[in-house]
Amino acid sequence: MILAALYMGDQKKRNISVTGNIEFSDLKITEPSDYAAGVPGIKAALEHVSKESGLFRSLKTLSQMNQKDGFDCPGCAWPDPEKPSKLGEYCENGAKAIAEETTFERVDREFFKKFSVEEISKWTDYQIGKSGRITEPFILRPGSVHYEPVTWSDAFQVIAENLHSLNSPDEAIFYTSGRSSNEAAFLYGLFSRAFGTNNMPDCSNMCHESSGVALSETLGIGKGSVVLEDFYSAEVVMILGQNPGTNHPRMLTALQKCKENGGKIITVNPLMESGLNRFKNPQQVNGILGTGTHLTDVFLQVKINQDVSLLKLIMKRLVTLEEKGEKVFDHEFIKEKTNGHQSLLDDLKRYDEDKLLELSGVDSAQIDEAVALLAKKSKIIICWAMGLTQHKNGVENIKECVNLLLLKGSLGKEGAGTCPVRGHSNVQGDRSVGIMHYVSKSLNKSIKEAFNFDPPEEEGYDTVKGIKAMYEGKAKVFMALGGNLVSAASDTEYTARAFQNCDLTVSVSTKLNRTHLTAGKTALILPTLGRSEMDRERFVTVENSMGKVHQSQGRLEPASEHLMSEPEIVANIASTYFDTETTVDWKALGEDYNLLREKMSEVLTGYQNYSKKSEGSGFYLPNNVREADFSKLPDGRAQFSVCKLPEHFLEKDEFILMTVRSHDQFNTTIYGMNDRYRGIHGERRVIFMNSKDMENLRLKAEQVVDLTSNYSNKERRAEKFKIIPYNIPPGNLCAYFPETNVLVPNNLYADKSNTPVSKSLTVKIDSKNYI
Ligand SMILES: Nc1nc2c(c(=O)[nH]1)N[C@H]1C(S)=C(S)[C@@H](COP(=O)(O)OP(=O)(O)OC[C@H]3O[C@@H](n4cnc5c(=O)[nH]c(N)nc54)[C@H](O)[C@@H]3O)O[C@H]1N2
Ligand SMILES: Nc1nc2c(c(=O)[nH]1)N[C@H]1C(S)=C(S)[C@@H](COP(=O)(O)OP(=O)(O)OC[C@H]3O[C@@H](n4cnc5c(=O)[nH]c(N)nc54)[C@H](O)[C@@H]3O)O[C@H]1N2
Ligand SMILES: [Mo]
Repeated sequence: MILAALYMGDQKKRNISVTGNIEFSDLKITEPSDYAAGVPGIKAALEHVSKESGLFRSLKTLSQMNQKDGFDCPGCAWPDPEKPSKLGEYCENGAKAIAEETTFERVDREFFKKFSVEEISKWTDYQIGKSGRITEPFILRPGSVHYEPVTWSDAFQVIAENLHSLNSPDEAIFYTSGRSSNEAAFLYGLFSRAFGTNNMPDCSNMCHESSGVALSETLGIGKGSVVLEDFYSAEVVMILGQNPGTNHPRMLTALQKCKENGGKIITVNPLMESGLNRFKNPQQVNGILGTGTHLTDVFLQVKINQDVSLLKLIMKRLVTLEEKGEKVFDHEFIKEKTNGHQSLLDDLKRYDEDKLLELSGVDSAQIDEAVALLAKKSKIIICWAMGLTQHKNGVENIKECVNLLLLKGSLGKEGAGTCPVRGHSNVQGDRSVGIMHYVSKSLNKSIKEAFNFDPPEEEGYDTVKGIKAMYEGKAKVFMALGGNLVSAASDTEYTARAFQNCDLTVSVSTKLNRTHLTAGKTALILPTLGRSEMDRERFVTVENSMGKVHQSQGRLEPASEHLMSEPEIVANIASTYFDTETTVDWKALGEDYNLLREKMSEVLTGYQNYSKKSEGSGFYLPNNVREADFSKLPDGRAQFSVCKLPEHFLEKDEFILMTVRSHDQFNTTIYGMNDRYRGIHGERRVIFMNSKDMENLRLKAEQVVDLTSNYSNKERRAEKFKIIPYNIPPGNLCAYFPETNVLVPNNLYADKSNTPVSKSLTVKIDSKNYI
């Protein structure tokens, strides 16, 4: 009945732009900054919040962020200190995230009456994001180009009827982005399993999946091992492929403490990112008036994707010192706790030092400085992020880091360990509570015991496989708990077509984004509460990057009275779909989060007494590496790995491109047009390039070019970028995503983890269209 009424309209194809119109705005270039935060950071934060949501309201909101009785920052997953600062425990980019969420702008009935999806699709991602918060559920009917209001109950009916019409549960896909709470994610995973599929791709497939795979295989847990306090006693912190000044600004405070306590920092990056150079802590007088804290002691300017070459060289030099009689390695730890040490040493012998040096592109004397630090110290933390994970050999990049830590015995002790710095604020929690495409036998067993149904036992789709299935018509219903998969995934045109092939696409969302435009035949947007907003008297929980689970409770009036919380949305979908044919009381679980947490603690390990324990600063989940317990691994030992060198066969005119975040974006959400630290203002379509390479190609600063990639004989093109001379290794280029995702083929992803290769793309520069 309802379906018939809702499916009116012809099946005409919508004319949707998958990238938006490309226009240059007003580019200004300045010298890159040599420090992060300080007064400009405070100024930028205040500008963003006062423009979007009023200064007074925003400051009040910010004062509750990351406090024990407040809400968790919707930005990154960096942990809060035990004693949050009274001045406020947030950073410039956390303030921007809040400004985005608390904006006064609204996407309402009038908005969608005025603008068709065809028109909106021509806007840039920046313009789409700035249109505001979604106020009520909307439906896009087949053949229609205008979203129209729909009641919540009709929306749930549309989903239920589409799910019932599938030939197999595996024709549905349930995506999660890492902003969902533990409660919402658990219920969503439970629904997917009760429905009958493990098709639960999530944003970590594109993010730290390589870390999860590498760490599980070598250390027995897919998460990092350090806690925040370890930074305060670490002797050496090595930071590879991460830009904390922009993406995890509160990490700089931890690095500052490390330095104050005598620790040293080694940075491995193709770029000298400002935040890794010097930090002017905006909460300290010295940070406002003084020169701040110098962070990096040794900067190794590695070529893109040559970290394995560099790490092998570092280990070879450490072996040489050891052979000369210095005590470099922790032999007791190696003997007691590890497997495969000799294979690693044998493998290292195969490589020629000069060759490794040349490949890495790093200065030999600087490598010696790093080696000298590492040789003498054992409290070593290795941090990394997307600069290691998003390569063909992403998993081996991380295994090579683990090798170094194992040699040094830098695991299972204070001030030492692994630190994959997570992205989304609750991406780690979502995984812990059951969002994953693979099968966990023990989880299935406990779900069966607690809920009395049999969860499916076949592995489901990750993001790469899910998009392929939609493209090929094998999956017909796509649902997303947050996120913007069309813009975030590779091969934008291919991905957009995959979505448009679906019968139904559903987005549980706070704000409008491109995925809502490149929609399936029918599409639903289900508006939900943001982190900062009041969910009646209820609180949710999240897990930070270091495995600590704690509560989060918003206090702001919601953006609209028609918003529904994520757990309730999921519960309603489930109860409408199952009606009476279910062993789970969905409605009760979506309503009463304490009850939900009680059930979660029955199913999940480490969550006993969950509601109570998550109050205040929360509790740590069990972590075997912290205890130096490797009993789950072969022979009960941590595993050394033999890693190959990455291979890049470049033609003379080809470059390696890394796609990164600017200072004014959160993934596909564009806060502004500046990348202040790198000296870019007013424009995003830029390519950072070594000036020698520019000379060779006779390119001038700000000259307009296209980027092309050619994989499997298919040329892909990203149009109109301005060249920026920059301190980047020769042969390497850097540009922002999502604009460059059109260049990444859908079938280019890391071995084992399937993480798209978005940090080492082979590309050419084509200037002929603009001469
Ligand atoms: N404000 C803000 N905060 C965020 C995000 C955001 O978009 N904005 N995103 C969140 C998410 S989901 C994530 S995953 C994290 C991402 O955090 P990051 O991983 O810091 O983000 P990227 O901008 O991708 O930066 C990658 C860094 O790796 C370096 N790099 C690239 N290739 C290589 C390489 O081959 N070797 C080495 N050694 N370095 C390399 C780049 O120069 C850059 O400094 O941040 C989270 N926090
Ligand atoms: N080329 C290239 N591509 C990349 C990367 C890269 O470095 N290079 N990085 C990858 C990485 S690390 C990641 S994690 C992915 C990110 O992929 P996603 O997580 O899918 O993308 P986001 O841009 O974080 O999602 C933003 C959308 O989430 C919704 N949202 C925001 N807050 C909330 C909330 O509280 N609840 C709900 N329900 N929705 C909300 C809003 O609608 C917003 O538009 O992108 C990946 N793509
Ligand atoms: Mo991420």
